[in-house]
Amino acid sequence: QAVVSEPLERTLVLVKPDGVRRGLAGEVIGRIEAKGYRLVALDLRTPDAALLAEHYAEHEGKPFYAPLVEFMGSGPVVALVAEGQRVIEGFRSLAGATDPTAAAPGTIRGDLGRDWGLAVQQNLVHGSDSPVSAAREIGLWFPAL
Ligand code: RTP
Ligand code: MG
Repeated sequence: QAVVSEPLERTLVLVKPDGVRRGLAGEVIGRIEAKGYRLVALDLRTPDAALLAEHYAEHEGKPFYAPLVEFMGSGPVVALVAEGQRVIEGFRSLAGATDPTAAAPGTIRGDLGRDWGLAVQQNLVHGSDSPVSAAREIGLWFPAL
């Protein structure tokens, strides 16, 4: 029988400054690889304000926007592109809920994150939330891809 195979997708993942500071970049990358996704780009850098303004454009005007941009520029992040069938949904599932206190154990945020008195700001990772977001974010962080 002919079975239609699902297309490969790509997603942008960031290990946020809290994750890099705590030495958890390898743990996050390990979970992505252990799940069976393939790394297609990987970089450690401190993002500048212009990149973060574009990355978080959808949140401009929200009360958490300015502190979020300041936090995200406070140190190096690991940016990577992972590839696989349904990787956008799959990485969001690995990451867990936005609020690390509420995120389920077994997820990156649920196992490794908590509320440090900053609500949900420092939640270790970012993952693109749709194919449109993934294409936009990969273009911002890895224009050569
Ligand atoms: P992300 O974009 O980082 O993968 O996380 P997400 O989709 O689960 O969350 P989103 O709603 O896109 O929010 C982006 C990031 O902003 C910070 N945030 N702080 N109320 C708050 O203080 C608040 N809400 C969101 C978090 O760092 C969140 O991941
Ligand atoms: Mg988001």
